[in-house]
Amino acid sequence: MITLPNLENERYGRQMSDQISQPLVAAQSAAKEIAEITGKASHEMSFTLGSGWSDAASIFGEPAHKIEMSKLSGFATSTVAGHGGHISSYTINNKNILIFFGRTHLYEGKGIDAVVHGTRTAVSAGAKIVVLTNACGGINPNYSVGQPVLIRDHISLTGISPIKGANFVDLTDVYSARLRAQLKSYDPTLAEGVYAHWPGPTYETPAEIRMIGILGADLVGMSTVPEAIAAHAMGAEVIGISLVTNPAAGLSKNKLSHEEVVAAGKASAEKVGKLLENLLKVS
Ligand code: 8IG
Repeated sequence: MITLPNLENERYGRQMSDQISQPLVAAQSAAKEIAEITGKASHEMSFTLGSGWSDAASIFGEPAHKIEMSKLSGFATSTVAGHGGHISSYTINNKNILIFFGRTHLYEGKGIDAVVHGTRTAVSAGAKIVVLTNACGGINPNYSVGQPVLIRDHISLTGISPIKGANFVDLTDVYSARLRAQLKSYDPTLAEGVYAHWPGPTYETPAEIRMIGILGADLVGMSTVPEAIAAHAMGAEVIGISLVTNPAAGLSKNKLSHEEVVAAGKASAEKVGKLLENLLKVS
């Protein structure tokens, strides 16, 4: 576990190198700024909404506070159409919740620390449960477009970890089995699958999709994995959910386009909204 805020914790020994501590300090700064802006000392849960998930956020109602990410310490500005780049704070059923609209992807070239800064900020702000959502390509032939799938496990194809130093984090249960069971008790039809993190920004070739399928992945996308690792390493419980917005390359006659992905997301807003409602019930 990465323990905050004591930077002289035993895990790292007495001196945590600047390279390791700087991103954690930046996340703490951003978390403190969120607490000041919202007047809430702690937010217990966070949601990161990927493409196709943002519209459904209307089920949360009006946020108490809306914060531009660019105003907070350490946040890069997002460059992808359909990624908003703000954080909203809500109090729902006495629970303080942060919703991140937009995230930084590895393919933006801002580095791995930038990719996980939002997640580290969320956990520093008090999030014990971190919900990470995304839109992705479906490899498993049982999935259909518009279907949300719980991430059971992942395969990192990027070779890049957000964890630095001799910090050997166990990844046996990154995607909390406890919380997956709760979600499936609310909706037994929810499928589970293995998510492969592809670096992007190009989609895969059909041959690469055949390879990734053979490796054991059901889903493929360009996000979530570094954030899940960072949250897990800080001791939060993680829920990952993918919305299948296209059959992966070579599995349908159509070519892949970002516009199609955004459209598929909009079309499944109701199903996704139900799922977000169920997510509010987990504890
Ligand atoms: I949406 O087919 C979406 N994101 N790597 N492959 C990868 N990322 C994706 C895909 C896909 N669809």
